[in-house]
Amino acid sequence: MRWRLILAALVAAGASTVAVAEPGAAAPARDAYADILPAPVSARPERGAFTIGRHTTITAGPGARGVAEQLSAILHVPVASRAPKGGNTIALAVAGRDQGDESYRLDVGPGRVTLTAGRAAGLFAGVQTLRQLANGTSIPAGHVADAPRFAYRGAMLDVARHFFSVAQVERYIDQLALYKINTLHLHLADDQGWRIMINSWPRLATYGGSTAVDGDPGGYYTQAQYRAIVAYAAARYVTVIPEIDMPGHVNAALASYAELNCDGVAPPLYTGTDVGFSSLCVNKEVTYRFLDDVIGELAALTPGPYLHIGGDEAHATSQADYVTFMNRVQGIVAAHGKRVQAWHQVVTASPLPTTVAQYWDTTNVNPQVAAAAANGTGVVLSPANLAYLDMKYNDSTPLGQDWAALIEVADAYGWDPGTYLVGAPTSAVRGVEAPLWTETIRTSADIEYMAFPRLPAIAELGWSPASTHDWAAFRLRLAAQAPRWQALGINFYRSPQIPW
Ligand code: IFG
Repeated sequence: MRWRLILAALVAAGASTVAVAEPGAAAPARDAYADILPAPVSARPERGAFTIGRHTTITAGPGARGVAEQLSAILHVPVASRAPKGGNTIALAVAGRDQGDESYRLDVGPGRVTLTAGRAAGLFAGVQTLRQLANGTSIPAGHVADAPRFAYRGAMLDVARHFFSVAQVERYIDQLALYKINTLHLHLADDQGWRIMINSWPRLATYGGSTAVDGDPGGYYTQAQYRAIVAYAAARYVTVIPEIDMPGHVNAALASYAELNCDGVAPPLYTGTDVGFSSLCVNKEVTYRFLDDVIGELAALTPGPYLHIGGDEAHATSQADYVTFMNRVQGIVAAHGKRVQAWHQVVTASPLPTTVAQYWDTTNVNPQVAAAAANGTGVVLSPANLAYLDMKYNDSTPLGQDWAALIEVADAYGWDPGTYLVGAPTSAVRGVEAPLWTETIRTSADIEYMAFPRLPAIAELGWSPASTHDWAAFRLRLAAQAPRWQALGINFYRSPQIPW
């Protein structure tokens, strides 16, 4: 079993020529199909296997070339316009049928593998499944028909409390893609740092981005670097949602431009971890010119439909001012052709019909959000006591916080986004997101320690049918992922709840 897993991991990691198939009889195919994570809608193993050999090729129909190239790099199998004589083939095709955006069908037989999908995003999802099935040079025969339960399966990375380089963000994107997560929410601005260059207000980044929590090194993305992140994510069918938090969490902006402050005085840069002490000046017109410029530049850099305007912990803004502000800013975002996503406090103002509320409370009872959801406001679920990856696993976890809860893997897995929020119709639930706040997180190894294994748990809640939800089976599937994480150098937490 372990040989199989390690070989599978090496192939999945795109390692160079993999040793011959493991010694002794190949593990029964059932394991591989039972181990797919997130769990697919349906999977059925067959006897036999497809063997990757010297004459194996990948063929790609129209619209499938990009994904075929990525599969080629994973399996070290060339893409060919047609299969050479005597060779076996892995055929990718975008069928254009009216399948869902990310659904796919995978059929593995001894002589041929076919992967078809309605759109390239579905092919990409199928490749993540195929790479999990691959076992050295052998892919056990079988069939998978699959489609996501929720369209929005997200992860948030807070690059404001601590700054992470383009390479570090891209590494995280690669890890999200393994588990069919399709949204990266980047928390680009907060009290401790502004992390994106805005050409019309350059001091936001050059000065407001110069520090971080604890005085750690600051940093910011040039617009070219932000475009690179967006493009890297898009190639992996991950949509970026940039967040500029407002009206609170704005000390970096206020420190950068005195005129943004109600009293005209810029506060010092802030490297602590308090929240709720800053506010944009709701009654000054310059605030809305500032936001029109910022939102305009960000919208031009962001192909995805949503911009996130924050809206959380506006404790230094009166409720009346908060309502005035959030209603006006939603109009500015719409004027730039984008839709609004915001933390769920936005429902205390007047959310636009297309505004999505991101729920982060620690209770499943919130009548205001439930009422908004029942009235058509879309909701993304990120309950802080279940989905916040900066929460400690237990009292001895060296990183993270514990204000919302201690979250072990079983907690992260043990809920249903479709029915979680009392009074919110399942039809209002767009999906789930796992935020990682970085007050205590500084390196990729830190990110991975907090994200693995809980991120795959959230990914499964977002992708898999509720009918597959089963902790006893999930913990075994999670254990089967460990060899690939080791092969990829992912610094995961070896939770005692999982039989690694
Ligand atoms: N709450 C704050 C975050 C961050 C978090 C840390 C939200 C929406 C606590 N707001 O979560 O800025 O400080 O767990």
